[in-house]
Amino acid sequence: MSSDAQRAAGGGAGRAEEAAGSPTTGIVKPLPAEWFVPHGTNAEMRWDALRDADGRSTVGRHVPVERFFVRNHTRTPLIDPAAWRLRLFGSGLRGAPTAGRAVEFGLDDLRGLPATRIDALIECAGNGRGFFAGQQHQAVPGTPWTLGGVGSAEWRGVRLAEVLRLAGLTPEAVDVLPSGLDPEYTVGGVDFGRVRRPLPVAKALDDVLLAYEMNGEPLTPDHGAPARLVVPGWVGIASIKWVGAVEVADRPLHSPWNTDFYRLFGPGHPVGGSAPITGQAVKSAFELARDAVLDAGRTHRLHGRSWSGAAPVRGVEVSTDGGRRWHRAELRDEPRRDEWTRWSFDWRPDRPGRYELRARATDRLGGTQPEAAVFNREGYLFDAVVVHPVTAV
Ligand SMILES: Nc1nc2c(c(=O)[nH]1)N[C@H]1C(S)=C(S)[C@@H](COP(=O)(O)O)O[C@H]1N2
Ligand SMILES: [Mo]
Repeated sequence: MSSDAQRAAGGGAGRAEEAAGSPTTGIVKPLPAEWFVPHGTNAEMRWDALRDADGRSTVGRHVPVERFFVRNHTRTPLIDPAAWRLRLFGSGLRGAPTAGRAVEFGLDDLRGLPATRIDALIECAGNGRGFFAGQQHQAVPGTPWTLGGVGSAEWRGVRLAEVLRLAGLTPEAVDVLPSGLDPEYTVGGVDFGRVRRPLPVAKALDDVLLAYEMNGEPLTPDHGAPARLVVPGWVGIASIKWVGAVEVADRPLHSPWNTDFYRLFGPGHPVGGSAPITGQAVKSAFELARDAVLDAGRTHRLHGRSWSGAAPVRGVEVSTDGGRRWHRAELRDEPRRDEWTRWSFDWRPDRPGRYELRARATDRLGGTQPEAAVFNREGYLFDAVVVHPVTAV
């Protein structure tokens, strides 16, 4: 990170205060075991918690804030909203202000601008990573998420386009680099600096939100208070939380998050790695415990959700016999872009025994879920159909 950016992100107003999160996870909100699977500094949402013991839904289309998954590189910072400033600087703004002379917005300034509400999923690029090992016998490093590194919420804030315009965006600008106010990310003695990832201006101007509310309430510490980006359809790392500085440049920008991390490396990918990953894959999940026990000889209504980073879901098929026959599931929501679609499927296991459930979604661009995901070294974008074992007794 340039010393300019470092100063803008870390100096003075907006500095994180005393750590308030749990000493082990760095997360502030409680993480009850019935809602979350802990993974170090991250917390995965349990899909089976979306149904109660009687099979009733406990979560609507949007995940309540207290149940939303958390993905932190380090720990949740506590930021004083009154002292917080968003600082924009760089060669892509009129007069090319340096970090020291950044264009600043306080939270009240942002709240005074026209507000926009959107529904959008946030999903970690590594969601489903655990199935590279579990289903494909391919070892990959990193958090072994099952399918709970995703959540849907309603977000309210200002369009990033509006803030960039007010800051003096020039036609020459190409990249925008938001950086977080959480502690610097250090692994094995290497300090990668603040969590930050460049975003092309075209996406920034299209549908990116600078959000200060989630599900109708001010953002909470774990989800980016006082303000975060929400980048619809893209991998979660684009949605920088606790955003402090935003560099805007008339040339491409780089950070470890678009050079080393969040690119695809491996045999099926270009030598030297793919372009930085952007859109999310197609996925499906059952609202059911793995290895759930169901009564044989009775009809069960199975529930699940499917989503795609590229387009609304077009259809979902379910197989209960190891993938031989597929049946159409009933869609329970009007499919929308950047949002998941709930579905259900009635199933009667005739005989006691082990069964494999599968769900496979297709989006309106024809994107669907293959039998196996293309391997990549870091285990991103697992899109294959997930085998969900259950037992009928
Ligand atoms: N500043 C900052 N922003 C961040 C992160 C982070 O560690 N620091 N994690 C990113 C990743 S990898 C994901 S998947 C999402 C997770 O958002 P959530 O914790 O609100 O679910 O935030 C992104 N934004
Ligand atoms: Mo992520």
